[in-house]
Amino acid sequence: MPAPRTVLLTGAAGGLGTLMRGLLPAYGYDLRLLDLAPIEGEPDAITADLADKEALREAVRGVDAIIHLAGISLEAPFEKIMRANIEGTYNLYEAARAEGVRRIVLASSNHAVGFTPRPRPGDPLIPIDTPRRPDTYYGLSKCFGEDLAQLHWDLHGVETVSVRIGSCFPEPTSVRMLSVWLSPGDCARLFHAALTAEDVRHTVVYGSSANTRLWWDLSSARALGYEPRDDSERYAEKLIAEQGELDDANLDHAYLGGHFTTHPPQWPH
Ligand code: NAI
Ligand code: 15L
Repeated sequence: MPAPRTVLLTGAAGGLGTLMRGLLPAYGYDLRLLDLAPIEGEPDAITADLADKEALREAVRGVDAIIHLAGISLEAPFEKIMRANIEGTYNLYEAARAEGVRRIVLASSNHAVGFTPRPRPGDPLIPIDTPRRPDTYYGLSKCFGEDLAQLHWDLHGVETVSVRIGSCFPEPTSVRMLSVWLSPGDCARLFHAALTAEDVRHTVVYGSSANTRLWWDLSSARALGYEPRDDSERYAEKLIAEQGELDDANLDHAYLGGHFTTHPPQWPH
C-alpha cells in the first residue's frame, strides 16, 4: 500500500503516545492527535472519549491509517475495561470502517498471553500463535482487540497489525523488563514497519527490542520489515545487582506477565 501520511494517534497524551509524538514525525507522518485528556502545547489535538462515536467518525475522516493506543493500560474493574478498551476499540473500528480507513496498528499487550510460563534458559522462544492466556481483565480486553481486528479483516478488509507490546519505556527498570523491553526508538521503527508493510491482513507480532534475554519470537515483526536496533543488556549488570536474578520460586517471576499475574497494578496509576 502507498505509505500513509496522515495518521491518527489515539492515546496521544499517554506515556507511549508522548514518546511517539516525538519520534514518528521524522518518518514523514503528519499526526492527528486524540485523547481523553488535553495535551499541553497541542491546541489542535482532539479531546474526546472513545465512547463518543460522532467524535470518532470525525477524527478518523480523511486519515490514511490509525495507531490506536488509547485506553486503560493497567488493571481495572471489568465495567471500566469494558467501556474504554472493549466498547472503545469497537467504536474506533466501526468509525474506521465507515470512513474507509484501511490500516490500523493496534496496541495489544504481552498481558494477552501473560499466564504463559516464562521460558527458562535453553527453552524455545514463545511463538506468536501460543494460546492466549490473559492475566487480567486488561489482558482479556487485548485478546478482544486482536479478535476484533481479525473480524474486521475477514468481514470488511480493514487491515491491522496487533502489537503485543512488552514494556515500552525510556529504560528498563526491572530484571523482567530485560526480556520484554521495547525501546522507544524500536517502537517507532516497529510502528513504521506496521504502517508501511504490504498485505498485512491481520498480523500479530510481539513488540520488543532485540534483547539478549528475549522471551518471545520476533519473526512475525521482522517479516514486516522491522529491524530492532536496541538491546536491554547494557542495563543488565546494574538491574541484577539491585534486584537479583529472576527467581524460579517467586510467583511474580513465573509467567510472562510478571506481577500482573499476582498483584496487577491498578488504573488509574
Ligand atoms: P497510558 O495510560 O500512559 O496512556 C493511555 C492514554 O489513553 C491516556 O492518555 C488516557 O487519557 C487515554 N485514554 C484512556 N481512556 C480513554 C478513553 N476512553 N478515550 C480516549 N482516551 C483514553 O498508557 P501507555 O503506556 O501510553 O500505553 C498506550 C497503549 O499501549 C495502551 O493501549 C496500553 O495498553 C498499550 N501497552 C503499553 C505498554 C507500555 O509498555 N507502555 C505495554 C503494552 C501495551
Ligand atoms: C502493559 O501492558 C502496560 O500497559 C504497561 O504499563 C507495562 O506495565 C507493560 O504492560 C509491562 O508488562 O511491563
